[in-house]
Amino acid sequence: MAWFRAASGVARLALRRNLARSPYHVARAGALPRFQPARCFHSTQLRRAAPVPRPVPLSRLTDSFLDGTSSVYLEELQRAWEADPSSVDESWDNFFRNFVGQATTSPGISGQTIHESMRLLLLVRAYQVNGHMKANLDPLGLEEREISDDLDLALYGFTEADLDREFFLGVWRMSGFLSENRPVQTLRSILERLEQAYCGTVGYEYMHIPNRDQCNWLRERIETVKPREYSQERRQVILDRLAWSTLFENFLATKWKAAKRFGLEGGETLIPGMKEMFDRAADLGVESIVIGMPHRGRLNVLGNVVRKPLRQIFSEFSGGTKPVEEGEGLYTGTGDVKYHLGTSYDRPTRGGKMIHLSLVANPSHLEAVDPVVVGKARAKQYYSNDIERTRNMGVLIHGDGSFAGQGVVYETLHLSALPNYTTGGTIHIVVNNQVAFTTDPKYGRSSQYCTDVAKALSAPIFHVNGDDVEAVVHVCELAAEWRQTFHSDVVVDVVCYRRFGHNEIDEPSFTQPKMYRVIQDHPSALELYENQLLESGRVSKEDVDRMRNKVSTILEEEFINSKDYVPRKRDWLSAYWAGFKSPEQISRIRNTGVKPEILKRVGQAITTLPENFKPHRAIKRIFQQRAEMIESEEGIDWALAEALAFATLIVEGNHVRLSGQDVERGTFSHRHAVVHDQETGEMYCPLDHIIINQDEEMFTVSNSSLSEFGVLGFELGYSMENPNSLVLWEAQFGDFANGAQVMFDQFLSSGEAKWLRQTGLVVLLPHGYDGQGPEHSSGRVERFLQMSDDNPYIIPEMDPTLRKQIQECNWQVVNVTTPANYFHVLRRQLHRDFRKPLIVMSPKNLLRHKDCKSHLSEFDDVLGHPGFDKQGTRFKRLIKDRNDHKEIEEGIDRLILCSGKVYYELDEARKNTKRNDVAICRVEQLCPFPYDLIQRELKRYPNAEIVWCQEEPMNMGAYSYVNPRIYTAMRAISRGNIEDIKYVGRAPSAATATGFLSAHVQEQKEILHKAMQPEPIGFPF
Ligand SMILES: Cc1ncc(C[n+]2csc(CCOP(=O)(O)OP(=O)(O)O)c2C)c(N)n1
Ligand SMILES: [Mg+2]
Repeated sequence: MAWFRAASGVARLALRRNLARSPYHVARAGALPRFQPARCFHSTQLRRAAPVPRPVPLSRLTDSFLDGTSSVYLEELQRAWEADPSSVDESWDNFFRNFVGQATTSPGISGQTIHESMRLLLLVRAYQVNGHMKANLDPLGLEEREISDDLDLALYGFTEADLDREFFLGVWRMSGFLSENRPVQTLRSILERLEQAYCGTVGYEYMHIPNRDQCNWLRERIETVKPREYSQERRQVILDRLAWSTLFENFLATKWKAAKRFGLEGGETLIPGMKEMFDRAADLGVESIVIGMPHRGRLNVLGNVVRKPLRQIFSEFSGGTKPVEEGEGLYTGTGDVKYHLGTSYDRPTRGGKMIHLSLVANPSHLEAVDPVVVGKARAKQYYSNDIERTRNMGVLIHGDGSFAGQGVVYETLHLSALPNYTTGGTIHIVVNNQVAFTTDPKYGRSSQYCTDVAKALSAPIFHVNGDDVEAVVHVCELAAEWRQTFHSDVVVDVVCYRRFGHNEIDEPSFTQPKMYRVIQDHPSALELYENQLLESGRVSKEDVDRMRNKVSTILEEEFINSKDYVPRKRDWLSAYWAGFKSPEQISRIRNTGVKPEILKRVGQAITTLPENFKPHRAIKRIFQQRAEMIESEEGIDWALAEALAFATLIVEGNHVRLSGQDVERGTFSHRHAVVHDQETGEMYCPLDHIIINQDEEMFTVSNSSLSEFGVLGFELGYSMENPNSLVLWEAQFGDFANGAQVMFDQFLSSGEAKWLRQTGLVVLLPHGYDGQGPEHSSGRVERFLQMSDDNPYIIPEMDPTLRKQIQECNWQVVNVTTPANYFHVLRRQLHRDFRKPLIVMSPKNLLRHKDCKSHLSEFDDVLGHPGFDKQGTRFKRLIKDRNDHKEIEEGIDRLILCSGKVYYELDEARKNTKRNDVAICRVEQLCPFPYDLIQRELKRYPNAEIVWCQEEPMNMGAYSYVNPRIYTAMRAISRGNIEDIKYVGRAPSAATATGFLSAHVQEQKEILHKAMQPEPIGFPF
């Protein structure tokens, strides 16, 4: 009804303008009839007895659409128009001119009333809104859909008898059907055109889009005068592409009868659709496409769209050979099943351009790759300076079940228009085979269409019958045009079927007997298209046979070649990654200290606000304090250390991006990376002003949507594009990271092993027991440690010149306790020739802890300064006891090993209890385990009882991880056995922490008390 609201709004305005002077208006205003439900337009009475319309005087016109109010308005409006046509809005002028003028001159429309005209417009509107419900979308014809009453002529009071009457259709500032210069048409021709536009093999859903220009743009393309017609040449290309798609699957089916490949049979038109979409996108300026897709049809897309060499696909399909590279490198990781692998290629387009396609590797977890693809696309835009976002785009292929069912779809869609996450539109293609494994749509979703989730975004949705390849191609092209025009998401829903079972060895008739009886006799889309072209004489039988033979011959040749195929090149090293080392190539350990003058210079930049800027008083003070810290070089806190790390990396030419919920200010109000002017609301980000003419995006800090799965996935994808970037995702509290668990399990911890892709993504997880209850205390460090793949019983090479410990491990897990060490661990991420994910248990109360401060000299690279050890200034994997102990300290009775903020409490307790015979060492890097440094400390305290102290419950925290590793370190230097490692910490617990502050305080006290007790600590059983 938006049009009516708009129209009546216009009318009302015009009336007000016109009738303000009229005494008549005043007299009538009080008598306006009220809405009468009994006369509702949708009443059964109206539908049953559709009267032959007769002219009704305007003054008697009152129905629910033209309720009394409206008819009176119209009446007044007409009167006003008759007196002075320029006094009403142009659209009404147009309307009355045609209506009144034609009514008196044309016998065909002599009987038309405004009433009828309005009903007719409603009918047109109904087709625009609901025509898709009558569209012929299901190739199997099994879909039982209720056709909306809105599309029933009778509802509008029309009958057969009216079909050849002529009607006037107004011009309502709309494109498409209503804008044509043919305002008078028979009802029959109006209906025909509506059916043709909206109820063919494409169902358009777009009337939910609130933007008028966008709707008009679509209407222009949907309500075209002539039906779509492809040239002979285009038809040949489409046929060829469909043949490749179909024969590729047939070929795999004959060569590997029992192999799982999740074939595309039944949805083969996806391939010509995608190819034509990409061609059209390339014509419109797209140079690079990042693709994400599930298992179904993946091999087909790899071979026919991305153009991964067929021999390689066939070789991998036969079990594959592990890649080898001349000279060096046998690293292959664990590999993955063939339908998960990613790849990238450049391929020519129909229009003669080149387009870069990369298919992102993905896990089995449906839709999990969505945000990763979008993040990668965004990073590509940054690195190619694609400000308009028209040269790089993401395309996501979905299954109907997963698109409707997986929440990450919604999370990803919701990133699409956010300033720091938008990619200028993702094109979604749903391979809607109307079944999910064994589940019918009826049991798989509550919405009518599997694509309804995209309506939340106001994305247009094109449903298309997957058997009509030309229609599929058409909407795929339209989607590319939409994306390049409006820079927003668009959905193509290819309604098809699944010819076989969920995979090739599955029996579908167990669960979908009716459907599969129909499928059995259903010709393929290729056969249908061939027949269509043959029947219309557009191709000959010989043409078809020649084309099929050509495809089959090439497939056969490639199959033979696949037998000798030896993969040579590691394909992880895409352009930006040249020179980066794989886990078996040693990467030199570098120092991360920074020249003092650079520290001072960037220190000033990040602590200075513009002169006229009016920050909040408290913020002003914070910035003053920060400036003093730089000036005095003392007391540098966590936030400043982080800013120094970012700033120095930027000076070195790196890109830094931090995202997560409320990260700009920081959950704990400590970061203040963006400051707000209290008068103007203007924002200022000091880290945007480190170098002259700094690109605004070079440092990006952005509050994210309230999503973990989607946003972490996005940042992960972003981090994979270019190694010269520090990409960080921060959880609000560490606990919330489990909302993104798939990202940790499937991508971050195992992506390199499975897909040979590196990432240096940093994940900040606020962690620490400070009495905030079960959901705000733990970043669940145990989970990350449990997924770490370093062997607990083997000490790897630890010599600094030969050490590859981190390279060989799947990720790093740290729990850092000083600002300077945080600075170095962040910088270390980029100052090495490989990339590894970094999980940081980041602090909460240490952000303001009086002792959690560093001196500027710990950040610099000056010989003799405190951070400078034998090799220079680096991240400290272990911080030894703060008391300057000698190389051997026989008088120390207890060596407490701990990690994280409990250190400060232990240190305080030691002071209070005057236990100078206790040494406390901080394991800053838990994984990979610092065996060398642990052994150094074990040797330093030969008589000490060895204690692991943590504040987490025994079944959580680092205990399970460190225990066997401390033992391995001890065993190697003949220092006791596993029972000699004592435990101080909370008892095992289901919940991470108590919800009672008093209980927390008591528990914390007990931990400290036990850690300092004079008598030996018993083993925990
Ligand atoms: C997150 C997730 N849950 C469950 C599965 C198991 N699974 C694999 S395919 C599939 C059905 C997918 O249906 P649909 O999205 O319609 O794709 P189709 O296989 O029909 O192409 C399921 C449930 C999975 N891979 N990922
Ligand atoms: Mg499906």
